Amino acid sequence: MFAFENRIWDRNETLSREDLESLQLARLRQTVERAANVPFYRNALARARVTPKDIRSLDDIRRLPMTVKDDMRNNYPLGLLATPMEDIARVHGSSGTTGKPTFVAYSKGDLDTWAGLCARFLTAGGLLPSHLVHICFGYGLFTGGFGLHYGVEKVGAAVVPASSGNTPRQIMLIRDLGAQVLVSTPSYALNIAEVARAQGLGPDDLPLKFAHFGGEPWTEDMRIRIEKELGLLAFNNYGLSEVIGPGVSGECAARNGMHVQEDHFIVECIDPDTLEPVKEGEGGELVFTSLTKEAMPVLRYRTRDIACLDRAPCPCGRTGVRMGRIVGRTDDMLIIRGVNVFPSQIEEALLRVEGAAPHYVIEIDRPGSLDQVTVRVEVLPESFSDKMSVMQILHDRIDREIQSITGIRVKVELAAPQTIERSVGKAKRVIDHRAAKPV
Ligand code: DLL
Repeated sequence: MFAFENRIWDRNETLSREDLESLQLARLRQTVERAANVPFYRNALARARVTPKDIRSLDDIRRLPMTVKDDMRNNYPLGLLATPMEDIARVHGSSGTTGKPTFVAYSKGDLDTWAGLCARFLTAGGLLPSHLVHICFGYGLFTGGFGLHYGVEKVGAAVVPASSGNTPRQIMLIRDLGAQVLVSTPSYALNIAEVARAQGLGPDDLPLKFAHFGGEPWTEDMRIRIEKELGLLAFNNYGLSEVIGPGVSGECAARNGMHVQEDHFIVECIDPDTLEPVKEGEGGELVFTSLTKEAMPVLRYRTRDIACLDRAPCPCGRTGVRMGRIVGRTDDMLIIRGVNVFPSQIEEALLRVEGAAPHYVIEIDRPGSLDQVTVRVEVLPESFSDKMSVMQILHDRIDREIQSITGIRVKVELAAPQTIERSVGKAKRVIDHRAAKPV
């Protein structure tokens, strides 16, 4: 039935619904108790008039307060810790709506849990201890690099921590070292394929057999194309820093949705307006509650990601509910080459540069396989000049400021005063051409 042996990492992945739910309930109570150590959650629980003792069934989760990204921001940098600072083993972060990231902290136990979660989906997607895994996620505050790294090591496979950038060198490493497995964003894999093709290399010239992609949305068409061009089987995995990082869910050999690791996270799928659960099988916003996190437990975190849940049994034997691909977001967060960027960050950068007017348009395209962002911004009349050198200085300042706030390079285009269309009502500042393209 499967293209390779269906191996299960951990027996908790196949618990019966009854056993799973009783484990979830016990862990949910502990989580609420733990969260009550954090002033923010203690106050939120008090406002909702819920105590850990009120959690008698899994349905009682709906009595718990929800958490949003702004709560993380308001408790910057580490105000949501449920453990003393000396128990923290690592800190990661993700972009916030302003220049500052939101931080997430891990205890030693959390790091071990996290590696186990990644080991599960990697195993589900064919990883064997004998494999060599080429990881081209950034190693840094982003959870992708270190998260996958320790998951691979947990399985007992070997890692090439290549990190991102310099695609020709990545291809050389993959070929010379003979990596069977690729870990990256799907768009970066397309870029690897494109550069390989330009070098005259086809799928048979690359040793890759499996790939694990995540960190950004992608489509079934894109899977087909990457698989064909790189000659491998590609698997989807999902996660977000606030919840733990990669490892929240991942595909098995059936590749028909990502199994949520429900013994560690409770998932809800809600209507973002009414906050009520959507009907079975309908798309809604995913909300996660952590069940085992020590340093930074999270109650009902609203991800803003839209997907649907499928509770039908899976032939692989895993019992975790499957989530479909992320089909959209309820906020304006953009994912550019795997990096989360909010339009408000770009605005903040522009406002910091004297001479730039607050009139701008952000255009996103994918001319080849990588996202390209163009920020067209008006110059204030008093700063506008027909001297190239003067305009170049302004251009470079904007360029640097955007890079320093968002972490990504964009193409900056200066526009003459009064040339960018003024909005009537809501400004349409972002034009994303990627969505309109089939791949
Ligand atoms: O992107 C964690 C991750 C790293 C997951 C590597 C998988 C692999 P953040 O930077 O906090 O964390 O971004 C989280 O990325 O809310 C989704 O919008 C998006 N995202 C992550 N994985 C997928 C996926 C990491 N497989 C945000 N499909 C999430 C679609 C994804 N979107």
